[in-house]
Amino acid sequence: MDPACARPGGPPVRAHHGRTAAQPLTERDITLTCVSNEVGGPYAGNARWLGLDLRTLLRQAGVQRDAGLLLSRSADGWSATTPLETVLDGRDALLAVAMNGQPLSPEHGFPARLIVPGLYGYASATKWVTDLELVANATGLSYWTTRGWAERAPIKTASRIEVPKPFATVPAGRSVIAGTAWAQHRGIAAVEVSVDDGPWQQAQLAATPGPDTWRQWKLPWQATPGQHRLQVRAVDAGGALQTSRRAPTFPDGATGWHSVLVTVI
Ligand SMILES: Nc1nc2c(c(=O)[nH]1)N[C@H]1C(S)=C(S)[C@@H](COP(=O)(O)O)O[C@H]1N2
Ligand SMILES: [Mo]
Repeated sequence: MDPACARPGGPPVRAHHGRTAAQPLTERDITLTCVSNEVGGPYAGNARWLGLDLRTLLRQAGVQRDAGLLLSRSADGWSATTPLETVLDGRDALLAVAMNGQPLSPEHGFPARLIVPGLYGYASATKWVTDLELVANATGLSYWTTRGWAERAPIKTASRIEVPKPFATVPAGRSVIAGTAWAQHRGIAAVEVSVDDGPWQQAQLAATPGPDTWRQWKLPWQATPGQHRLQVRAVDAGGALQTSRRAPTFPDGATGWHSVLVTVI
């Protein structure tokens, strides 16, 4: 078992409602990523989240210290621990109530869920939240860390080729290679593409609202007949190159450069 995004069956929806906090809501575009995402995999997605600022909420609740973990429990019996310093460092951590302009759907955590930019979902994105508690350590408390997944879960820099698809047949001539890249809360500074192990070429980057959102990229490509291998890598906004080292998803996220093979005719 691993922290897959899709879970069978519907969750019981039974969160406890206190009074509504007299606090403005924040709306942010934030890309979630599952730690089970393989290189080139589909378990990353971007959405517009509306919610209460979690730091303000915790400060209002009297949380003064920055050390330790925020334990979040949920209506399906699941739990997560999130480093408190991450929640409180000024990033847009939210107790979200809406996604893409709609109340959260049951599937995505109605009535409320946590969103902490920069951390994999298993350590931050608790759906159907029932209660929050401060704890000193995660031992025996967090669903996936109890099963050996890492306690610290920063999202690793990743880039993905989405066009063309693996093993696609591409017409020769003017073409385009495109995809997304993400390094949540650091941001993406550059994306580079190599064709047939040739020189790395700078892809064009789409505008992004900030470092918590993935970046779409594209590179015009003059496709010549034959088989080609396309490879992508990203540089985060701190200047760090995405590592080529292949690592599995366990225990803290996969790494390696994504490549696809295509046939041009
Ligand atoms: N209550 C609850 N919250 C959860 C989970 C879960 O199983 N139960 N899975 C987590 C994991 S591993 C991920 S990657 C994200 C996925 O969020 P999504 O279903 O909205 O895509 O939710 C997180 N929150
Ligand atoms: Mo996940």
